[in-house]
Order: sequence, then structure tokens, then C-alpha cells
Amino acid sequence: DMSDQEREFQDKIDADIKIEPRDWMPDDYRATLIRQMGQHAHSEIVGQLPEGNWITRAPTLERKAILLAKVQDEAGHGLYLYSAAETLGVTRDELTEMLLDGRMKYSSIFNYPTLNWADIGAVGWLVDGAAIMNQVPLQRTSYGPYSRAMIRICKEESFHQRQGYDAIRKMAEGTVAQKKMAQDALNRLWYPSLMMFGPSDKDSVHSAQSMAWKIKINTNDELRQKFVDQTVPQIEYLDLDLPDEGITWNAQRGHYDYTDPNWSEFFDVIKGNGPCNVDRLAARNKAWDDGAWVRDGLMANARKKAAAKMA
Ligand code: FAQ
Repeated sequence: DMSDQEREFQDKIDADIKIEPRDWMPDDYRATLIRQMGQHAHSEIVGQLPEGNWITRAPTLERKAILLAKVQDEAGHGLYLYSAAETLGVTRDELTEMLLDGRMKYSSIFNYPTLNWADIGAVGWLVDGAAIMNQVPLQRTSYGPYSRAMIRICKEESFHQRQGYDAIRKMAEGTVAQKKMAQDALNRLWYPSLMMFGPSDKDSVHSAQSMAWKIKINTNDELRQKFVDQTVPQIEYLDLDLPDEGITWNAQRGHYDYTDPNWSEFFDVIKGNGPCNVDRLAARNKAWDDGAWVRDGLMANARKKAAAKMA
């Protein structure tokens, strides 16, 4: 049974009134937001690694400038999200430490490698495409700071998706070898992109409560279906082969049928056993350790300034 406080809180949620940092909230609401927003922020930060890998090898100056801007945007998204999460009473350092020692997750997708330039196009097209599909509804999420961060992030994310589609289109319309690379990138990144939406609804432990609190607006399978429905016509437009023989239009449902990802692979990747998990965490730990002198210097300077003020 709900206490009066909980009832009042749920009434606000039901009336679409945003919850703000100073408002009372149930402990689990706070903990769920810290988990989801923290995981989201970590994904933006770790998500720079697969694309950053290709900045120095972009095929033209224009593509390099675009990719550089996109990867910088991801860093910015991470920072908005850490700041929004800090309004819940956790510090950015605490969140970072939980990422670095494996207590917190980041999106499964970033544990797959980017092997060549076509993969960079496919990441923008499919990975950012999946990210937007999930983030557009999150603009209406019940926690004010998260909702406002999402509005800004979505604007940038749609540019990311279009640059990826443009890059893969160039490959798909290119030489036979280039088209083959585009096809191969699509084939490899398709299921990992579908996995971004999380486990199937029957295995999603958090969905029911998160939807009642309007932290999440849709179920994982709803958004996955929307992504498939949006992407299949794009694959056809690019004149690429469908990456899944199970994809067929189902007139009765008004949706494409498709084959689910291999869920045991998904759970294995989020447990730390994907192709790049070890590398990704090692890269983030190295960046944190290499930056220690900057943090120490800033703190020493702040202490000196504070002492001078006291004197
Ligand atoms: N990867 O009960 P549910 C981007 C975990 S976009 C890893 O269904 P929930 C942009 C989940 O945490 C990517 N773990 O969970 C970009 C839970 O485990 P826990 C980031 C996953 O939270 C593009 C367990 O499985 N976007 O970075 C995943 O209700 C290109 C049970 O699952 C967001 O984070 C997964 N895919 O629903 C950047 C969006 N899925 O914590 C650079 C916000 C599930 O109990 C380059 N997040 N898990 O140990 C969400 O909307 C939700 O958290 C879901 C998962 C939908 C991801």
C-alpha cells in the first residue's frame, strides 16, 4: 500500500507534472534514475571509443571534420547527463568510479568493434538511429533535469543519424567492393543495434515500475519494433540485402516481422564478455589515471585560493 506521500507523488506523475530535484521522491525512483541516467551517461562516454578509432583514418577532410564534431557531441551528451544525475545526490566522480570498476553498465553496443570505414557509417545510421528511437520518448520522461537534457541531446542525435546514413549511402552507391563493405557492416551491426533496446519485455525486470513512474515511456519491444519498421525501408532504398531472412511485412499486424537477437549473446555481453569489454574499460581506466595530475592540480589550486580568502 502507498503512503500519502507516495500517493501524492504518483498523482503528480499521472498528471504529467515533472519531478524536480528538491521534490520528495521514493528512494527507488531516485535509485532507478541514477542507474538509468548513469548508464546512459557512461554509454555516451564509452561510445566515443569505437568512432574515435577512425577519426585519424577518415577518407576525406570533410568526413573527418564531421566525425570529429559528432564524437565531441557525444562527450557533451555525457556531461549533460552526469550533471543531470548529480541533481539526484550522486557525484560525477562516484558515477565514474562505478563505471571504471564494473559496478555500473554502459550500452552493450559499444562492446562491438568498428573494423572499417563502412562500420562508422553503420554506427551513425543504425546505432544513433536506435539511440534516437529510444531518446525521443525520453524527452517526456518524468524527471525534469533528465527530460531537459534529452531535448538538447535529441537535436544533435538526429544530425548524427543523418551523417551516418549519408556515409553508408555513399558506400552503398559506390564500387562493388564498397557496396560489399556496406552490406557486411549492416550484417554485423544489425543484431547488436536491436539489442540496444534491452531484453525482450518478458525479461525486462525494470520496465513495469519504470513505466508506472514514466521514467520509461515505452517497452523495450515496442521501440525495437519501431526501429525495425523505420529501418527496413531504408535498407531497401540503399539496395542492400536484408540482414535477417525473417524480415517480412505482416499486413495483419501492420509491422515487419523479424528474428529476435540471440539473447544469450546479449546477456553475455552485459556480463562483461563481449568482444571489446576488456579494451573499453581499460581505455577508460587509462584516461582516468592519466588525468589524475589535472584533477590533483585543480584541487591544490582551489585549496590555495580558499586559504588565501580565509587569510
Ligand atoms: N546494454 O529491465 P531492463 C548512446 C540492462 S545510446 C547494457 O529492460 P531498463 C548514443 C539493464 O541495465 C545508448 N545493459 O532495463 C551514442 C538491466 O540491468 P541492471 C545509451 C542493458 O533500464 C550513439 C538489465 O539489463 N542509451 O549512447 C541494456 O528498464 C553512438 C535488465 O533490462 C540509454 O542508456 C543494453 N543495451 O531498460 C553514443 C538510454 N539493456 O541495471 C555514441 C536510456 C538493458 O538491473 C555513439 N536507457 N540492460 O543491472 C534506457 O532507456 C533503458 O535503460 C534501456 C534498458 C531501454 C536501455
